[in-house]
Amino acid sequence: MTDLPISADLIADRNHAHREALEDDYAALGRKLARAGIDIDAVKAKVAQFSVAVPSWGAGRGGTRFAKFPIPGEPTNIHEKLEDCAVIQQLGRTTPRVSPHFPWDKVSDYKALREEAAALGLGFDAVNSNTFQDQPGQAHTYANGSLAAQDAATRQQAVDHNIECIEIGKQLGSTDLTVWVGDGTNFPGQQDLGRSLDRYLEAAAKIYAALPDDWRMLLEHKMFEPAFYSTVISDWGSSILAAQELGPKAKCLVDLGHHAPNVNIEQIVARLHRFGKLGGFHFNDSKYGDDDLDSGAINPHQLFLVFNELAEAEANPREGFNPSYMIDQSHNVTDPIESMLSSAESITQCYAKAALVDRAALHAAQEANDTMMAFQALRRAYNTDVAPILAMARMEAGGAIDVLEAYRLSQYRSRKAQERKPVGLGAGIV
Ligand code: RM4
Ligand code: MN
Ligand code: MN
Repeated sequence: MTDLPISADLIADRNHAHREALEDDYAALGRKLARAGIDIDAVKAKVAQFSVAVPSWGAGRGGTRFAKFPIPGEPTNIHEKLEDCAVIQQLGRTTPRVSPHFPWDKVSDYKALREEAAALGLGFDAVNSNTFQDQPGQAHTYANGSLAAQDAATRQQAVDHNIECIEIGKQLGSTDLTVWVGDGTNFPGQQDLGRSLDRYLEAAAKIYAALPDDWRMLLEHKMFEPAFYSTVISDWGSSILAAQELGPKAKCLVDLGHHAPNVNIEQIVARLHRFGKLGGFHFNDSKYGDDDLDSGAINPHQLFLVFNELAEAEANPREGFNPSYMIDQSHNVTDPIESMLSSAESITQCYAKAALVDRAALHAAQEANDTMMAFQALRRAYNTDVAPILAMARMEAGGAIDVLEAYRLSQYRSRKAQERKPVGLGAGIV
């Protein structure tokens, strides 16, 4: 039994109004692609099976350390967040799973939560642990670190929390644990850079030992914030070394905002895959650092190049290719539902464009050292407007051709503003 939040009649009415124009655009694009030997329906079929998870913590308005500006009707608990994620999936059809964060999404009955999600057409993706904040009543503070803390009892508390997340995840149907820690330093000399990594590895091994056979532990690196001089898992190098030390179920997770400025992220993707350690992504965009802006809003070309490497990896799976895709954004000035609808579309567009790359032409040009034609193979795909393919796949799956129009017409947010309690002021996400 599903109980979806947006009226199916509204979606059908609007799709009826847009259908003829879409069929026109789809046919024109189909003819253009056919001239290049590409079957548009085959690309549409690929797009239809593509999915990316949405973060439960992205459903509410985010903020900065300066302020947060809530909007009426935003969710304040996991039940309301699930309902909002169901809107995104119902209209967009590419986000069937939610990635929960604990303890933010803690409930007393996870079996019931899983059923609640299923009734909304949703499942669960990776569970995320949180040892970067103290919680009320917590025995040991994370002020000096968690998995890498000097204090053994603090490290054990962080390990226990991660193991609890695995237990919760089992009940929710997850098979990945994402571990990002805020551990690091703000001053040179504050901690021994070598010994803090040793402590991290020893604690992470205890979590690893608790992973079920079919689970993965996704290590997420981040160069700075909240620590501004050093972080314990600062870059993809530290991440892959830790993953190699832990074992085959440990993989690296690439958050697009967690690198040094101007780093070649697509090359990192290729490297991690080369060594069988590419575990997943947190998609977002950034101008300066971990800005958590909407995917594709700042640098859509980089996003395309990342997907181009993913397409290469898929064609050449080496030690398996099964990265988990998630959005990880902070929606500070938009309605989070609108941002995630738009972001999921940007991500899927880059996936579709990467699928259009003429790989034979690209590889031949690479072999012949024909730089310009190699570049043009990518350029042709990047310059193709794939919007009709996505819209057609969405419509056929029951979603809306124009997702933002349908969302606004539904007046979902203003309806929720009548029902939901207002969010308190204050900074930060949850
Ligand atoms: C971090 C990192 C983690 C996310 C938290 C909320 O910067 O991206 O993935 O769980 O933010
Ligand atoms: Mn992240
Ligand atoms: Mn981040």
